[in-house]
Amino acid sequence: MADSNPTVFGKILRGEIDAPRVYEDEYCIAFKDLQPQAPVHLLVIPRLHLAGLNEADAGQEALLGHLLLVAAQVAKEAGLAAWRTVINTGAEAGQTVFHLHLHVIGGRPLSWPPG
Ligand code: DGP
Repeated sequence: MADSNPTVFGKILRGEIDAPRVYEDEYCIAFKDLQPQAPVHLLVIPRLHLAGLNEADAGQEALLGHLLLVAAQVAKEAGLAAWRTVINTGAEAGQTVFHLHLHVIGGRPLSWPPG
């Protein structure tokens, strides 16, 4: 699981790198993004190392639903009435860390479509 996870998020899960956690349970953690793109920018990641959404299968259905509910919870706890969840899948879509993560972004007006 996390022990064979070479990504920076694996290091965060193992406590090798500090990240300001705002939530954790047996399935996932949420912490503040190092390079915030908005006043609130959180990341929700599963403890299970999936490189990205395209690696998930039906066996992770409950986990994926849980990640969404945690994203909504941490957004509300951050005081957001409106926010955006983003999952970048693949380098061309902007994914830089190959451990599945949901961005929770808010606290400023968000334009559409994203770049
Ligand atoms: P993505 O581009 O979708 O793969 O998003 C990766 C995000 O991870 C990016 O917004 C910056 C964030 N990030 C990268 N390294 C670290 C780190 O060491 N600590 C924290 N808190 N966030 C990180």
